[in-house]
Amino acid sequence: LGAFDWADPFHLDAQLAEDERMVAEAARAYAADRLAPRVEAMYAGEGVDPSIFSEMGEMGLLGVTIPEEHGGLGAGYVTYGLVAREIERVDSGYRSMMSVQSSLVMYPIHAYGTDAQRARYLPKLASGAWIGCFGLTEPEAGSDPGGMKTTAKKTEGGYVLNGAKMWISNSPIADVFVVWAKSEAHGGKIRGFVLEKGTKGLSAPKIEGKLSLRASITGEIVLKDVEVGEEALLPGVEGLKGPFGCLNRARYGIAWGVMGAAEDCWHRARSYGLDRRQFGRPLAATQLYQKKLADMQTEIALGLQAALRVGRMMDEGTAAPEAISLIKRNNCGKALDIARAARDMHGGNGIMGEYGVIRHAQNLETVNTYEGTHDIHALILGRAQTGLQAFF
Ligand code: TGC
Ligand code: FAD
Repeated sequence: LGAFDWADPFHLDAQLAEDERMVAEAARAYAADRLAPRVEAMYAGEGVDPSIFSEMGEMGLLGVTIPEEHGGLGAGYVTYGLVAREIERVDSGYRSMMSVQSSLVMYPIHAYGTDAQRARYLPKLASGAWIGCFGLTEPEAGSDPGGMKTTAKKTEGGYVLNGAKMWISNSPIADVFVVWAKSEAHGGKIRGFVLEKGTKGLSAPKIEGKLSLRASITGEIVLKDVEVGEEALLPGVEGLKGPFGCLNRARYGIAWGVMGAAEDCWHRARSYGLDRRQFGRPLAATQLYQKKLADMQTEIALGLQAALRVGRMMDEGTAAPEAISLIKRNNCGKALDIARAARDMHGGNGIMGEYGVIRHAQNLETVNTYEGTHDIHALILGRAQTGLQAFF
């Protein structure tokens, strides 16, 4: 039998290829050196630092799975997941910035766009010179995006868009807007459009006062008679499978990302318990404290192994959307439980920003909700095994 590595019980590292490990190490160093020192102040002030996009671009962390000829890294989905884990180890908001840009903006332009759209947008999005956002959710259409009201009407040379999108990551600072709308010219089917900042009638007010994901800016997208040419349409897809094709990738990345946040909480709780003494001994010497650490270690080891398995399936082209729902749901739920437990294990100090754990817990409330809530993914899995639709 081999030796037990408490921090990596299943030797995840040994299951990675050399190039995967190298990218993960670079992402980890970047996150620790550049993101970690500023997160506490940014979170407290609900600030946004757009230069993070160009830093990530320089590091090759935007569009990890997009081919090199379009400015991406040309790597696989395991590499993408590892990057998400390292960035979210610092903050879910920073991972959000990265995953929206990569999976929700670069991916649809690459997968559904024209050569001209790829050439115009992908290199600038990959370098972080341009910031992207993805508008699917509306004030009255969240879990049920098929109920969206945003419309695209045909004009002589293109389309005119009207509607409102809600809860859109990056929108107030975005240069590029991937927006989903029902198109009359296509029988009312959902189509994707790429809009640019400065287009008449397009605005993106910030949503103020979030008590979660405060280091990532969130806004609306308001479309008032926004006129665009035919070249704004993403021609390669129609229907809900367009946005869901993007969501599959982002949800997969989240399943890795939240394990990074959970690992940070676990390691902080372990260190705190070794240092802090009560009743004449370290907290970590108590049975209850050790049980909590063991639960954290178990769920993280299992969650990471499941994410790696689905990543390998993504790279082989065999991962079903339901397998992604399974790991998105489970890993988000488990990470949230772990962050709450870590907060409790820090006692009063656990409510302070400098200990990091309450920030992770607050963030994970959002991550458990966006990209399909915990319960919506249960319904997706329930439908897949019963054949019965339980959404309505
Ligand atoms: P349903 O009848 O199930 O499907 C309609 C059409 O879509 C296709 N489809 C998929 N295609 C690819 N991948 C998937 N995962 C797909 N799921 C569905 C399906 O095959 C069908 O195609 P067709 O050709 O037959 O028309 O649709 P429904 O309306 O019953 O959907 C129900 C439900 C609950 C599954 C779905 O609407 C859902 O997943 N809701 C959750 C909404 C959501 O995830 N929103 C995310 C917004 S973006 C976001 O949160 C970004 S945060 C990013 C960050 O900051 O990191
Ligand atoms: P609702 O759909 O109203 O759900 C409320 C509750 O009802 C949930 O518990 C849900 O599980 C439950 N529920 C809903 N339907 C059912 C049902 N049929 N059966 C049982 N229970 C049900 N969207 C984007 O398009 N782009 C973005 O970049 C983006 N970024 C976001 C950033 C943040 C910070 C947040 C908070 C959200 C973001 N979203 C984004 C939106 C996000 O995807 C939605 O909030 C999410 O899909 C849930 O929709 P909702 O908020 O309308 O909740």
